[in-house]
Amino acid sequence: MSDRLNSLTSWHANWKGLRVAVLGLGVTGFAAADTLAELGADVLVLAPEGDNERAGLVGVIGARLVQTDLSQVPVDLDEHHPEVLIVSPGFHPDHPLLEWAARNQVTVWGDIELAWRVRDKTGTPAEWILVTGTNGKTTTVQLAAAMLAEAGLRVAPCGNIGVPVLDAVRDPQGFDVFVVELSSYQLHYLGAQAGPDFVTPFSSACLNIALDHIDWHGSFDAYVAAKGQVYDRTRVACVYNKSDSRTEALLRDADVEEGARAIGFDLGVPGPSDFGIVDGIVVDRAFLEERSTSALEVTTVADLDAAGLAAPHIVANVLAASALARSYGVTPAQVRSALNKFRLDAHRIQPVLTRNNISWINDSKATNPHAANASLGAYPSVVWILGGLLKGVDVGDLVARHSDRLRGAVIIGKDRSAILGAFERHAPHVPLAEVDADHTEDVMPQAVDLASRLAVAGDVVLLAPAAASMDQFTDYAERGRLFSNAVRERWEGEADERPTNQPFA
Ligand code: UMA
Repeated sequence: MSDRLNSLTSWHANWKGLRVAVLGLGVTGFAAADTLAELGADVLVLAPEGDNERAGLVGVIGARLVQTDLSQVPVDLDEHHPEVLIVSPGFHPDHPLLEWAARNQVTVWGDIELAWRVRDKTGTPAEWILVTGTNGKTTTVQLAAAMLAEAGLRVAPCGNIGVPVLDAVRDPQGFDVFVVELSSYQLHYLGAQAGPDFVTPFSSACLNIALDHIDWHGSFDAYVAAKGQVYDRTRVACVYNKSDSRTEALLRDADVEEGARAIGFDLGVPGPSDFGIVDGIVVDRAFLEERSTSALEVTTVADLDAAGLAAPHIVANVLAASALARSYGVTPAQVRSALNKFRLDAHRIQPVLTRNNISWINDSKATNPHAANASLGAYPSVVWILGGLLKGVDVGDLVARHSDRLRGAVIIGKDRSAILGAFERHAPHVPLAEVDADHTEDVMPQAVDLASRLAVAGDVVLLAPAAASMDQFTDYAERGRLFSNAVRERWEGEADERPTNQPFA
C-alpha cells in the first residue's frame, strides 16, 4: 500500500484529491461515496444499470457515477486510475473488477476498514464491539445495544444489521460504543486489509458456525476462516459458544491482544469465566472476582419467557449479548432491566395466528439450514414451509434430523428440485406439496392453502425457509409479510385462538 494510503488513518488526514473507485451503489456504496466526497476525495462510483434512486443523488454529493455492465472492466475505471477501490460486501472476491484491481496493484478496502480509519470524526472515537456468526447476529447486536443503552451509554447498533458503520461514524452527536454486526463478506474484506491501522475491537463474539454462503466464499473452510477474523486484536473479551467447537477453535487460533479474556457461553452449567444457566437462572460466572466459587444472577428463564425470549437459540443470543455488555461494565441489574423491555423483531419465530388449534408461525428470517434447524427443534409436530435460494448449501441433514416431527412440507422457490431430492433420500414418508407460482404475490396464498390441507389440530405451520428469498421476494421481510398476510386473509373476520403450541408453553 502506498505511503499516502498508509497515512490516511484519521478523518482529519489529507484525503483531498485521493482517487477512489466505489463498487456498488447499495447502502454501503452510497455511504462510502458520500463520506469520501465530503473528505474531498475524487470519487467514481460504479454500479450496474437500472440501479435504484440513489443514482440521482451521486452528483449532488459531489461524486461521479458510471452505470454499466460490471462484468467487464469499464473504460472509465482505467481512466480514473484509482489509488484505492472500496468494495461493497456483496461482490464476490473473484469479481472481474476485483481481479482488475489485483492485476493493477490497486488497494482494495471494505467499508469496515474505511469506517475504522475515519472513526475519529466527532472527537473521541467510539469503542467497537463486534458480533458475527451464522445465525442470531442481528438479535444479539440488538440485545447488547439495548443493555449498553440501559447503562446510559450512547450506543449505535450498526453494520450488516442494515446501518453502514460509516453512517454511525458520521452521526454528528457521536457515540460511546458501536455494536457492529459483521457478515462473513465484510470479515473477508477486513481480513485482507494491509494497512498500519488495524481494527482493534473492545470485545468480540462469534455466536455459531454452520453451512451458509458457500457459493460466495467458494468453500466452507474459507467461510469459517473469514468468521475467525472477528477475534483478531480484541482487547478485553472474546465471547465464544461452548457448544460449537468451531468458535472455540477460531478463538484459539486468533491473534488477540495481551490480557483479552476468553468468555464461553451455552445453555448448560457455566464453568469459571463462562455464562450459562443453573436451575432456570441465567448466570454470569465471568465478570466477578470470586468466579471460581460463585456466580452472579443476571435474569431467569421465566422472565425471558415473559419477554418472548425463551426459545433455546434466543436464550443463547441473550447469553452472548450479556457477556458482551458485562465486559463493558454494564451491571447485571441493567442487563435484566433491558431484557425485560426487549421485544424480538418481526419475522423471527413470530406467531401470526392460531385457528382450529393449528398455530401459524413466521420465521422468514431463517435464511439457512442452521437457523431453520433451531426453529424446527422448538416444535413437536410441524408442517414446514421451506425453499428459495439454497446458496450452494445441502438441506439433506436438516430434513433427516427433523423427519420424525414433520407432518408434511410445502416447498417454494427456485431450488425446489434439490429440496425434493433431499426429501426423497432422507424422509420419503413425509407428504410434500410444491408451489409452482410465477408471481411473487401468488406464492404465499398457495403455500398457505397447501399447508392448511396438511396440518391437523396441535400442529404448527412454520415458515422457516432454510434459504434466501431473493428468487421470489425483495428480501426475507417481504417474504414474511406476504406469508403473514396470506394467513390472516384466509381467516379474515374470525377471532384468533390462544396459541397452545408455542415453544416452552
Ligand atoms: N453489486 C453488483 N455486483 C455484485 C454485487 C453487488 O453490481 O456482484 C451491486 C448491486 O447491484 C448494488 C450494490 O452492489 O449496486 C449492492 O451492494 P451489496 O450487495 O454489497 O449490498 P448493500 O446494499 O451495500 O448492503 C450491504 C449488505 N449486503 C450484502 O452483504 C449482500 C447488507 O446486508 C448490510 O446490511 C449493508 O451492506 C450494511 O452493512 C444484507 C445481507 O443480506 C442484510 N447480508 C448477508 C446476510 O446477512 O446473510 C451477508
